[in-house]
Amino acid sequence: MDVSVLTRARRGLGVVVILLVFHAVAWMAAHRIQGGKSPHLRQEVALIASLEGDGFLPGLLTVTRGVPVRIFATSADGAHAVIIPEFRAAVRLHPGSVDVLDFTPIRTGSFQIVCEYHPRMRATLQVTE
Ligand SMILES: [Cu+2]
Repeated sequence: MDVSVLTRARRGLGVVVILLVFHAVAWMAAHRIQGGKSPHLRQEVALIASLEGDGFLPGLLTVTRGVPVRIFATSADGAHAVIIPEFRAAVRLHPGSVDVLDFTPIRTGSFQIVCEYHPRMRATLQVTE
């Protein structure tokens, strides 16, 4: 076999190993920054806004502190807006579409989810450790 092919293969393998080590170190640093939770995790939940009932279905969302949350929200009956004041998160809902609300809950506890347009619409965000 040609020696230069082996040399190039070894060099390529070396580059791959170096990249893997860099990736592992970066992942461990991010993991430590986020309190031991994987930076690649994301919690995804669905929420329907409606004038019926208490205004949101489900009425209780339970998520874990420190892990990014993505809420897929839709309206069953017109204009609504999902607001979580505690985490300064808000999104307006457009009838007929699914809108996305991203935030990271940084505190544990029980927090309100409200609608900008209909004060009686309420749900609860429970953030656990
Ligand atoms: Cu509303």
